[in-house]
Amino acid sequence: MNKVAYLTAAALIGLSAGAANAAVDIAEAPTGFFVPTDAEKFDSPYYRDADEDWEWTHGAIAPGFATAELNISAFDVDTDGNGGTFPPEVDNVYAWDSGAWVLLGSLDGFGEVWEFTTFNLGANFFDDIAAGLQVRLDIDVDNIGWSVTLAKSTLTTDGSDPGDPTPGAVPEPTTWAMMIGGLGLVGLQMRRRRGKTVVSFA
Ligand SMILES: [Ca+2]
Ligand SMILES: [Ca+2]
Ligand SMILES: [Ca+2]
Ligand SMILES: [Ca+2]
Repeated sequence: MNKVAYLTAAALIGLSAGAANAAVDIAEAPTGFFVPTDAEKFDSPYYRDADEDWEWTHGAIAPGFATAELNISAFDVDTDGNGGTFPPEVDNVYAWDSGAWVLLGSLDGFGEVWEFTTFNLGANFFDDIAAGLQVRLDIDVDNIGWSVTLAKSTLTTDGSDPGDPTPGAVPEPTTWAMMIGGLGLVGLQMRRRRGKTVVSFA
């Protein structure tokens, strides 16, 4: 490893050590009914009605974080009731808290846009996050004919960037940096192993 690569790896190790509790867990296609691409946003089963409520579970995030947020990317949340013509669309989001569903709030996006709705998760959810947070969506609570599509559910801790709300979006630059950093560390470990092998044959 040359000096620049070594310093980069060292910097990434320092960076990850400093942000040890910052994590991101993304639930998205092909999990459940998250739409895989923008082109399918009005297709079944992704464009879902009042009687098509569903639930999903996030991957576990190890304890040690101080704050947590749930970011849900939805399309066609008609909170304006299509310009006031109809009562507004209400899609309620719940999270599992040690034995009971707790209402976090409603999706707050508009009509024809992909947008995150962000919910702050209090300390009462931290044990549930460590076990893998369960989330529930009640689509069109008043059952008046609204439908909605979800792209992803992104659970973040300690202020991590939830990234792009668009379905099938490529990873953010920060994610690439972490992936490249991870590959660099693997390379470093492989070099170390090779070095040990040479020593054992000497
Ligand atoms: Ca419903
Ligand atoms: Ca709890
Ligand atoms: Ca609409
Ligand atoms: Ca809608």
